[in-house]
Amino acid sequence: MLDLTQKKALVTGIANNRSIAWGIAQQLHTAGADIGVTYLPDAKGRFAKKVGDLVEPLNPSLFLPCNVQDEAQIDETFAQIKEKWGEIDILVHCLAFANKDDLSGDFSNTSRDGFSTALDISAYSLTRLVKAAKPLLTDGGSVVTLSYLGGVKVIPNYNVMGIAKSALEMSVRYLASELGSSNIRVNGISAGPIRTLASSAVGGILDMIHHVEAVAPLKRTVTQTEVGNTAAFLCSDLASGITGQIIYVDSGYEIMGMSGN
Ligand code: 0WE
Repeated sequence: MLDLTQKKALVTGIANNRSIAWGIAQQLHTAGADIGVTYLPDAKGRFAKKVGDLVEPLNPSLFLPCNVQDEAQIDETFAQIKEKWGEIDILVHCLAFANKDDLSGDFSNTSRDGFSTALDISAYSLTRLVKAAKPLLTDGGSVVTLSYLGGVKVIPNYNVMGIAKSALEMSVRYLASELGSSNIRVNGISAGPIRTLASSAVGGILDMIHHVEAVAPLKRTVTQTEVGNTAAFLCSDLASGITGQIIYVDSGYEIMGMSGN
């Protein structure tokens, strides 16, 4: 049985009710986990209010601002976790950002700053959060991050995010190798395209979704709940033998060689 009771889970990357992180948080909660949530703070506190109202039904034990580009906020987040929980079992990383102008046009036009920003927020943040969480993952644990096929194959306009996801997926393997002896498992979920705040800001996402509906073995896209269920599985003892893997939750799209039938 999928049982996460007695487990303390920190979920990052919830922006609104379409976030994949929200689907994951709900499924971890349904499986009985104690939930902590971090959000990206903004000047007017709108995000805090919006995400706070959204997650209220999960009764989160922790609700903390954490901009992963700010070392002090990361330290404060894990200081709060240590105070409230003492330890942690599950870390869910659902963070990515690239400048909008780096998600279209020629990849070779990517600026040094744009490259650095995308890799910092979308890839390095996993390693940085794991470093902060490591002293609190005293009873082993499970780390899950989100990736996308664009980190392995060329997807039009994904551009610098593809390089970031590639770095993220390799980070999963190095972290899994390092932390295996502490019984900490590290895995990724490569989700198919879903309409979210991030993807809706991208031109042509609807065409990509229709392409998946035509080509993928299951002839449909996946839902946040399906990604959430896979995350819950990976975080549970049912997945005790799985680490360093990227699991595709994409209606089978990744196996197809030709867009035929
Ligand atoms: O990883 C992602 C989203 C990544 C993303 C999206 C944005 C849009 C708004 C990162 N940063 C930003 N910055 C913004 O200003 N996905 C897998 C969804 C996605 O994004 C794409 C896709 C797909 C699919 C971008 C181009 C092409 C396809």
